Amino acid sequence: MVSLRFPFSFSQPPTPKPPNASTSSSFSTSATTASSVAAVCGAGIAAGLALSQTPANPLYGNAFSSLLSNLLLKTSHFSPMWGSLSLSGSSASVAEPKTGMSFPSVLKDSQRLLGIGLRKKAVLGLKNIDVYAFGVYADDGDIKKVLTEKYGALSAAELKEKKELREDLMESDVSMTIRLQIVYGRLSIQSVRSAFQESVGNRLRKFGGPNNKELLERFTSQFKDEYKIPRGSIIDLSRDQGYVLRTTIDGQEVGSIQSKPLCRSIIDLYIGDEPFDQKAKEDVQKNLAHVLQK
Ligand code: DAO
Ligand code: DAO
Repeated sequence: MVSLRFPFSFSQPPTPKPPNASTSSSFSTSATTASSVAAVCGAGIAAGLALSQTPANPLYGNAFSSLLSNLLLKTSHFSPMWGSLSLSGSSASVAEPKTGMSFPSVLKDSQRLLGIGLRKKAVLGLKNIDVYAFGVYADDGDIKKVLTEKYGALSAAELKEKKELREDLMESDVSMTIRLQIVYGRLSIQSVRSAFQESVGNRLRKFGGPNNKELLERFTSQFKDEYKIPRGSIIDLSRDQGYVLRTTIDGQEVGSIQSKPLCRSIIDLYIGDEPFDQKAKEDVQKNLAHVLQK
């Protein structure tokens, strides 16, 4: 349960969406959303707003999540008021439109959600299955500390076009998390292993130098055959300070490996040159630009 005070109010008492609701919402901020937010704010009645985790109306809830996250993404600095919000629960979240998988707007107090997307996979060259939804997070303070000097003077429009910005983020020691939420409930560990031998293996050959086989082996050997990852499981791949890649499954740590090329390879899957979801990568770039503008 999170209680929060907003600088604005809603005419319609909103309720948050239930986890994994299947209604869709759009992640990217749009002019329409911005103006409807303005309209809602203008018509507001109450000054404070309590969010409870109990959904009464999933439809309103989802729209509300989307509104709130748009606001959060627009309020790119953590002002004292926003900073005092505890957003570590699922109260302020964004749903991936196709699967409804929901992602908190802030992780670990200071990591901001920059983009969400979907990892698909063609099975037997025929059907595309939705394997997992993902969210890309990066630490707000780290972004400013590490990237402002080089990019602080550029306009938002210039930043959106700068490919180098994403590359610098990938190469940097900015704390990041890629959160995966499993959609396809029948993943065997063996199929997971062979999928990432392909995807991560490809990147490691590019970024990993001569030890790439050994690195891949160390990474995959963390995942034991007895692990189960049913639909809804949450896998966090975090790049902690010092290029430590830490993996947790539903909050339980399964291993950590210190390796800059391994971190780079993992993050490259989501925001590199050939990402799983182009839209997610564009959102990350846009929101990164926004953080740097503040
Ligand atoms: O089991 O028939 C099947 C399809 C398996 C698809 C495997 C894709 C695995 C992608 C990696 C998931 C990482 C959590
Ligand atoms: O989608 O191809 C891909 C790459 C996923 C990389 C991350 C895999 C982490 C898998 C943990 C599985 C635990 C059993």
